[in-house]
Amino acid sequence: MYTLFFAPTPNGRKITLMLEALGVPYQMIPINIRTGDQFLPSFLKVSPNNRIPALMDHEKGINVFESGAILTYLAEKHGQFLPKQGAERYMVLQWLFWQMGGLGPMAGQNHHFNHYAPEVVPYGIKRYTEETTRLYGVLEKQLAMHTYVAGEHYSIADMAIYPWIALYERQKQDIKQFPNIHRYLTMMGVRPDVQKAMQCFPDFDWEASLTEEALIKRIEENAKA
Ligand SMILES: N[C@@H](CCC(=O)N[C@@H](CS)C(=O)NCC(=O)O)C(=O)O
Repeated sequence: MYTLFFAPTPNGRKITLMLEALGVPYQMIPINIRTGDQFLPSFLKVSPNNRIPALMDHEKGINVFESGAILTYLAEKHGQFLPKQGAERYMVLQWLFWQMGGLGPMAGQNHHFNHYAPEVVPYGIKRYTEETTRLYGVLEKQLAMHTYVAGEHYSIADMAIYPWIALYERQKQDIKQFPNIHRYLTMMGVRPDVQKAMQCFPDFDWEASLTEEALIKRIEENAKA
C-alpha cells in the first residue's frame, strides 16, 4: 500500500497519473498547503522541504519526496513507463528533468504573478509569461516529431508535463500557436487513467486543516491497511 500526501495541484496530479496508470492501490492524505498542513512535524519527516507531493511505500518502508524522484521510484519498482537502459531511458529522463528544472518552476512563477501576487508586478508577469511561451515552443517542436513527449510510448515524462500544460489558459498561453501541444492534450485527455487521475479527490477541502495527532493516526492506519 502507498500513502500519497496530496493536494490537487499539478505537482500532486503527477503522482495520481502514475498510480492510476499502474493500477496499484493507494490512499491519499490531504495536505492543505493554504492552511499550513505542510509544516506538521510528521509530514516534514517524509517531506523536509514542506512541499507536496510525497509518498510512503509501506511495503518497502521507503519514503520519497520531490515529484521527479517519486515518478522514478515508482517506474523502477514496477518496471513501467521508464526504459531500463539505453538512449530511450535518457530520452525520458531528459524531458522529466526539463519539466522539473524548467517548465514546472517557470509555470509556477507564471501562476504566482498572474494570479496570486498581492500586487500587480508587470515585469514578473511579462518575464514568466514569456518564459512559459518559450518553453511551450520547445515542447511544440518535440511533439511535432513524436506522439508522446519522449518518443512513441507513454512515460513518466508525460506524467510530469501533462498536468502543467493542461493549465495553458491559466498561464496565458495561446494554444492556437501550438497545434501539436493541442493534439497531445486531446490525446491525453481521453485516456481513462488520465481522466481518473485528473479528477481524483474532488471534495478536497481547501478550508480544512489537519492536526499533528490526526496526521499520525492517518499514517498509522494506512501502514496497517
Ligand atoms: N519540486 C517540487 C515542487 C513541489 C511544490 O512546489 N509543491 C507545492 C504545491 S504544487 C507545495 O507543496 N507548496 C507548499 C509550500 O510552498 O509551502 C516537486 O516537484 O515535488
